[in-house]
Amino acid sequence: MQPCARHATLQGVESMRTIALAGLVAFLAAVLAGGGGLPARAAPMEMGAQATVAPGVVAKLSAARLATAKYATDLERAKADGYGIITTMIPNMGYHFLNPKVEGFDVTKPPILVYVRRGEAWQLVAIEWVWPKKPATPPLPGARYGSFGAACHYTDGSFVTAASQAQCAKTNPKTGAAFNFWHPPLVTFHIWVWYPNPSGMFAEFNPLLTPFNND
Ligand SMILES: [Cu+2]
Repeated sequence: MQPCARHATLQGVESMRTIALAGLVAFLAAVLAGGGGLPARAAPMEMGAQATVAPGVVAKLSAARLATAKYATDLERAKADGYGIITTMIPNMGYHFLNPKVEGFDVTKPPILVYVRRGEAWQLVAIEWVWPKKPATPPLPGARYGSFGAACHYTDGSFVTAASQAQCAKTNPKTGAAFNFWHPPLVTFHIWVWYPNPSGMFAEFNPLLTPFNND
């Protein structure tokens, strides 16, 4: 390195130090002017982000999540608690597991758990309720609904649409699995507490699940 080049470099380092020091001084001046401490933490409403659900729903979502955390990556635990498979992978929705003993609406006790899988690993994505018709009063403010046509369900999660139970084969002609149950057309209600859904917390489908659609 030429002496003059070295000198220039040292000068550069020196001027950078000066700039950094000036910045630190300006920062401290701003902090001190602001009351002598670190900048105050913004109040929740000033944080910028807005919840996309009604304020009263926020606490319900946290309760739903806490109550189902034990199932988040533990399908065996869900099965042990009574959830059995009722669908294979529904694109952009998931595999459905139903606990037939769960009745009524309680965000902490969903009758249906919706999972995606990658190999042998299962991940809870949503919780779901179904009704023969749309509830007179929404289960939660801002609820949105989906639908599931009448169908025969088989013990391996396969299902075949059918207008009545009389039309259900005793075993699924394609998979050989035994008949499990038939249901009439249903109104569905999903809450995506375990996977972000850009379509909304209560959307029927979730576009972020496409990587799992063939699993
Ligand atoms: Cu579903």
